[in-house]
Amino acid sequence: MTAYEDVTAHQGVTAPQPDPYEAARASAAALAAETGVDRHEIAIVLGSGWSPAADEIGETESEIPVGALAGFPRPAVAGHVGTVRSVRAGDRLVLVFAGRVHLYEGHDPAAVVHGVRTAAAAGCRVVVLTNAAGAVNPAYAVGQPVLIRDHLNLTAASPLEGPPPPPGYGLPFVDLTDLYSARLRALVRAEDPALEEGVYAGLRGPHYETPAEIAMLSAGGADLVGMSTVLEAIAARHLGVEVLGLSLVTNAAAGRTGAALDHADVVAAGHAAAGRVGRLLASVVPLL
Ligand code: 8IG
Repeated sequence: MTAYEDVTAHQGVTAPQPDPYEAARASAAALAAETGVDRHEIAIVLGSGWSPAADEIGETESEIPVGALAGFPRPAVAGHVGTVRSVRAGDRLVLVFAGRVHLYEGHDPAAVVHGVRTAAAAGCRVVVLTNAAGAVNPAYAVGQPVLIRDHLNLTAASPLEGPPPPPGYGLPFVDLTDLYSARLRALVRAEDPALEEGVYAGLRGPHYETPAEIAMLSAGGADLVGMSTVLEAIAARHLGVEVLGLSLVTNAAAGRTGAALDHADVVAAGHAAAGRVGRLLASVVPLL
């Protein structure tokens, strides 16, 4: 153990993996053994506000705590462990991840994207990344789902930093044009033409922004602001996995209304919209 690993182990923070791709293959093998399903087709990562949707997507065949799959980061906060479900939605086999980890918990980028890399190693060719977000765009209402059209990665991090990917994996210099698949967005909008499309700014957090920062993000083209998704999208694209991104607006971003930002209000807004986003996800999966 290096000095760094020794320190981070005590903090519950994941030390850099020697080979995150090998770790993902090991997690996918454990997942196949635990679920009895060799390959899945679609992965869905449920962000806050989206977890009640898990029951709407299809028939849950099995549910596994991610702690049972080697390679997933230990939770930074004691007690909260994520789960992954194997769900049958019609003739589609879907992995549903509930509970992601964030940079702001002290995890490194490889830990943040481990679920997406595991899904890719398990055979998934599409990943649906969902999140709760603040509205930079003043036209967005709390409780409204928004399709992510593009992102601003303002985390100053990349899942592709570090040693180059091993043989068989693409170069780290990944083209992010059309990162959020135009094909998938068109499928979803054909189903729900009223859905808005917006640009998601991903920041490290965990603090919310100042009004000046929101004004800057707005001038820079952002419609939504949050603390997740962008690294997972990049990791998915690097592995050739198509990305669909969906945000649930749970608050107006700082300075957009007179109101102060309160985490409890944000959580409550997520719960209130659960039914709507659940139905949206359930209607989208068969299209993918
Ligand atoms: I929910 O207003 C949610 N997540 N950075 N700013 C940032 N993250 C968020 C916000 C917000 N709302």
